[in-house]
Amino acid sequence: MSKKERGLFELYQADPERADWLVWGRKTGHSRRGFLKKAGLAAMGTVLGGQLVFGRNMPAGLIPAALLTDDPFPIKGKHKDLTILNDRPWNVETPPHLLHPAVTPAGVLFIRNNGIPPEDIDAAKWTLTIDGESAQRTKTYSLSELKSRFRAYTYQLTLECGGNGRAEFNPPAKGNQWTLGAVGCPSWTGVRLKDVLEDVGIKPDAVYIGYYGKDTHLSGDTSKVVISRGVPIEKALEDEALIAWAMNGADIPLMNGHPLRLVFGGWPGSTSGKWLSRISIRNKVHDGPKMTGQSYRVPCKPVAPGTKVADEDMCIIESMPVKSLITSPKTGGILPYGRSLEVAGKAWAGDLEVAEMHLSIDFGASWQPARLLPPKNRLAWQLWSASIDFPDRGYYELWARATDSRGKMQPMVLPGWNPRGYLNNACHRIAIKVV
Ligand SMILES: Nc1nc2c(c(=O)[nH]1)N[C@H]1C(S)=C(S)[C@@H](COP(=O)(O)O)O[C@H]1N2
Ligand SMILES: [Mo]
Repeated sequence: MSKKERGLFELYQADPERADWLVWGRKTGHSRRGFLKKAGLAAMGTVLGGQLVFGRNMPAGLIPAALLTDDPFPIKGKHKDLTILNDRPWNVETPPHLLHPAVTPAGVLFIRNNGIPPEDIDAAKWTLTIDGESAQRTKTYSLSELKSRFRAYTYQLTLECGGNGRAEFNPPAKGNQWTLGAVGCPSWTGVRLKDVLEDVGIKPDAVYIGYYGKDTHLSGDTSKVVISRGVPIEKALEDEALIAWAMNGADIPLMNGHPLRLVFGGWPGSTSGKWLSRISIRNKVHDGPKMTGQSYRVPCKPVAPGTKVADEDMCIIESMPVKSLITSPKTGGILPYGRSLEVAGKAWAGDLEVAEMHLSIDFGASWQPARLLPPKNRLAWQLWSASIDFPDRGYYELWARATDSRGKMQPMVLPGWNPRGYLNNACHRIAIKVV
């Protein structure tokens, strides 16, 4: 069971019989055993989020009611209406209407795990080591040293998975089928990465940093690194690049990297290493797992859908493209004829700012401007709102389109196909009925 690479939750959705077999074990003799094996009990407990109190009585072959719907019990500290894409590793996204608060609450921030989070974390014993060819020395800090020796900063920073929107790609791309909600913008507190790197000493030949975290590989092989990515030294030295220990004034939730993580606003979420234990200052582009090959890369030049692209023709994703969400109303809103609809949402543009926000109710034939607020700080998303009138009773689609400070707009439909399904920044649209 420990070797399987698909979660039980996902398996129950796709193939209940096989999931059932995994939990209950092989048929013994002519009949199945009447109770769960110890490993099965534990696995089932993990999926259900607690011990199975009467597990011994649970009939063999019974699919737990919690797994018959796509609305099982929530993950500790997370909102019950998040959408679970996978439970091993946990991959969970946020329905757009839950992103309505200006600052994303910890309970709704999406989870993108590549491995298994560390267990039994003792924050008092947590350390961060800085090393690498381009570090002037190797230095280890305890978490409390980081807090006491350096000045703390708080920034609201947008975190979006490079694969957000992947579900729309055709031919489909393998990986989590994120729809809209692998994004959020909480407030993060920590020390500036640059302050710590400068305390260690950066050699002039530094070009990149690479992170290492304490999560473990799905295979159970503890010598395997789950993911180790990074950013160019210029991004690492920006004021807003944080080594954070708090989210919205509290400990970061375990699933989001407690007790320490990197946060690089506006860049693919995969650069923001969780359960951070080591940072290497590199004299070349970092080459950890998921930094090379096809991971978090797109074709350097556009390709036709379905094209196989050689590794050397793939480029690392840096700043994320301009994008927006309608967070109110929820899709499926019903409005009495003659009333205006109050619409609101969020927009962000990687390293840039969003300059304009527009809405359309006629499939993009015409656009009306929305009110757009400046970001709380650089690399934070922006709030927008508008009041929309509808000319007649009937079905409408409301489309939202952001334009960045360099004049680039969101495409109305899926942009450039790429093998791994990254960077879908197509317009968000919701259904509205006027009755
Ligand atoms: N150690 C570690 N850091 C990690 C990951 C991971 O699996 N392990 N996933 C990355 C990816 S792909 C994303 S999109 C973000 C997601 O952060 P979140 O789970 O807090 O939303 O964390 C990044 N940092
Ligand atoms: Mo990601």
